[in-house]
Amino acid sequence: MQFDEIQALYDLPFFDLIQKSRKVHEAHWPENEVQLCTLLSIKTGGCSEDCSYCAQSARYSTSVEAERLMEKEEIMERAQLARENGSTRFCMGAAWKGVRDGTKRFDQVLDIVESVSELGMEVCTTLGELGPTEAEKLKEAGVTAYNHNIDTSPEHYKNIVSTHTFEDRLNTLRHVQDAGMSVCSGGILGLGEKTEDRLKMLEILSNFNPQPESVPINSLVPIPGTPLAEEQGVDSFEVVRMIAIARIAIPTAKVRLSAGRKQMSEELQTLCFFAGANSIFYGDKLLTTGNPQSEADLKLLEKLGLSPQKPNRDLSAPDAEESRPLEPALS
Ligand code: SAM
Ligand code: DTB
Ligand code: SF4
Repeated sequence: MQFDEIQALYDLPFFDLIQKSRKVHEAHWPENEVQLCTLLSIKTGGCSEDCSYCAQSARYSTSVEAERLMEKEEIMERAQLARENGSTRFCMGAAWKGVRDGTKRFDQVLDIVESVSELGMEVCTTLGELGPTEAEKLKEAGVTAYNHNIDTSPEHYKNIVSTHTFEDRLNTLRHVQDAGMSVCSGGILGLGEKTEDRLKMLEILSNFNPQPESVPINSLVPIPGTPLAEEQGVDSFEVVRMIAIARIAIPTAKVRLSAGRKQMSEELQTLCFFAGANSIFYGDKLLTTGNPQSEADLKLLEKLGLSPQKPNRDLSAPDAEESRPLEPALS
């Protein structure tokens, strides 16, 4: 979608916008299902990068201590538990700038992925930057989707991170696509950005070819000790608007209502599901911060007549459209 089309959606009266997004949602996702994804931080803290929202950057003094890569046995237990609890996707996150082929830690990750993928869930990893070889090896080991958020607009990204660039993020996403993994990419609301930055972020995501298979929409969880610790929360109606626009602009994506749900009322989450969100992180912890209790989430879905998404039989990445350029246009 072009920026002016996205802006026009944003300018609609609230009810007109969510009515439109609801129609798109019903056409593409008629099952009344919400995907449950379990997140596990397999390597926490001590990260070299300076992302100003992040509890895990070594540059800020937060309550998060640097830990070593978790043992494979423990990760397998958590993955099995996630499957038993109804998750269809298991996402493993690491606080690294990136991974490099030929290193011990990358070999360990490949070994972990191979075992987790045998459990039959969608396997997602988020390990930072990847080159083409790393992407191919992860795909071969069984990763189905790679999470790498663009987070905000290219213009605002410079105010948030200085140790890598927006272009670096796009390069990794290109390697993910070239290797045949699904792209999971979205962003964070509440980084001090303008509405224009949020809309540009959605414009860029919608112009990926193929479009992302999933789009996490995070609301900033302010972390004491980070530069964004005192940032004001995002207006609830703006969160719903962004979900609705994401649903319209990227109709086949799972739009994941991600970080920040613990701070949201059940009514706000319900409005987000109505507007087009169809995936959540499930389990009482995100990476380092809290998430609603699983029982509360299941109860809410039941109250709404929504059910947990059934396992996905087709784990292949979406195909590119031939008529569209492969590169997202950066204005
Ligand atoms: N190191 C890898 C990377 O940066 O891609 C993977 C882990 S990183 C923590 C994954 C994503 O979590 C970030 O891109 C960001 O969108 C989100 N995130 C991190 N801290 C957050 C916070 N305090 N509030 C909301 N979202 C956050
Ligand atoms: C994403 O977009 N959100 C998740 C996942 N991808 C890796 C991470 C949210 C992190 C929230 C802050 C924390 O727990 O440290
Ligand atoms: Fe490191 Fe990722 Fe946190 Fe940035 S967001 S500091 S790269 S863990």
